[in-house]
Amino acid sequence: VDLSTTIGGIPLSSCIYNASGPRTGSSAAMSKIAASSSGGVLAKSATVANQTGNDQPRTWHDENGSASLNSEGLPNNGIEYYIDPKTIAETMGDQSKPYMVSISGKCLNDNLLMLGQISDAINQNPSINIAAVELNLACPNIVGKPTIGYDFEQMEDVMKQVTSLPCFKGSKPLFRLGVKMPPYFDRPHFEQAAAILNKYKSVITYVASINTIGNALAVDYYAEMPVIRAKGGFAGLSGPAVKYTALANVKQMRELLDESIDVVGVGGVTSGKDAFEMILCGARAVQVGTCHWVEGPSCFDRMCNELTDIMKEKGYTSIDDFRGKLKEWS
Ligand code: RRO
Repeated sequence: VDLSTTIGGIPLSSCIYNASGPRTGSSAAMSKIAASSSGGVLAKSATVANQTGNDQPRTWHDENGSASLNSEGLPNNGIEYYIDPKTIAETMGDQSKPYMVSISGKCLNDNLLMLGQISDAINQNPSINIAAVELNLACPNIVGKPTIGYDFEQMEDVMKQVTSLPCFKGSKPLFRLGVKMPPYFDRPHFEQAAAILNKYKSVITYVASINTIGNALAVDYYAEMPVIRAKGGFAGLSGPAVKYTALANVKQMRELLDESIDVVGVGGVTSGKDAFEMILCGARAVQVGTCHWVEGPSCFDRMCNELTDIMKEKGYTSIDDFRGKLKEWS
């Protein structure tokens, strides 16, 4: 049984890898992902400058493991850290799997600036190996900032300007561009989002759906207060509770995006079975966020073993045997 895949042409030895966010802020944390069965290593979303994030408490897990909330507010070491050869070497050790970064600028100019910095760094030192940059259009936790992926005018402007950068001109780009999307819930919104992404299909190589479901609220029954401090307690919902929304987003995106854009499924995946379902719905790879947060990097070994067992049981030898092959009712 072969769990390998490609996303945007990047080979992954396993189709299961980590989502940006939990346990991805430092090389010490990321090195544990690199040493596991994860197909790649994706860093925490970066901003231009390092920042500490929102006030505590800013994370919460419900008592039965079915949902988590976060309002981290983009704590990160700044883009320079994530593209520093020292960080990459500490992260990857002797592992040859792909290293990827995520950017989540506070404004369009910050995203353009960071993409320029990444390009300059690689141009000056071609031994820097950054397989992809995932542009996060879906962070729900920045005070006073809407989710870019929900503002189609702003999203179009971002995609237009980002894809016009010199680093994407020429036959061989320095790195692949992926886009991280928020969840959608209504067919016209899926259509509008996909239409914008399709317009820039010559540069966008993959779409990762979904980020957390924004502005959820958990209440502390005893304290009679929100469990999270920032933004009145409104925070990003993740974990098993979002799996069905994520599956629907993967299926819809796979139907609506040009076939040249790969879909990466993310949201509530905790088992090989969940990964299998994502792939059936059209995902070429599956990211794991909350389960990795809760369980630690051994989750990648466990889920790869579970997916292997499922494929053996069903007689599949590669993920191409079932990818996108969800059957329809007659
Ligand atoms: O750091 C965060 O608060 C955060 C980000 Br950037 C994101 O994209 N999604 C999320 O749930 N939290």
